[in-house]
Amino acid sequence: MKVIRLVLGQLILLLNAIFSPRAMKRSEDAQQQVNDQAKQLQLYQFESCPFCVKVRRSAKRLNLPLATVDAKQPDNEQVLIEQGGKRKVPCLRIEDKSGQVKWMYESNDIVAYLEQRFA
Ligand SMILES: N[C@@H](CCC(=O)N[C@@H](CS)C(=O)NCC(=O)O)C(=O)O
Repeated sequence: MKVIRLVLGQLILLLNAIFSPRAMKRSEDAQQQVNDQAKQLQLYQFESCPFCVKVRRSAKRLNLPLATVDAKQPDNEQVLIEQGGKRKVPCLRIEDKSGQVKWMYESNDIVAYLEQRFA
């Protein structure tokens, strides 16, 4: 089972690399604003998790430099569980201008949020 999961994970990464989405283009100013806003976002993820790949593809399409955090690293995993509420990925950590932090689970919700904010 572990081997099958490993092979499938690698296959997903390969297909993702081959069929990489095209990044949208913006004016320099608009892209700079997106880059600045992206600094308040972090995607807690596993590299080959299909749901995480889906979110990363959405970020790529939106030309959003989304920082990723490896939730398999014990320190990161602990932060995710303690602050996010559960060990599940993908999870988007969203910090607003006042420093308030929100943790968003579910790939569909995260993609919808990114689309609504950056498309
Ligand atoms: N419905 C969720 C499914 C997410 C999911 O099942 N993630 C798996 C990894 S692919 C997970 O975090 N499992 C918990 C674990 O491995 O501890 C979504 O679309 O985000």
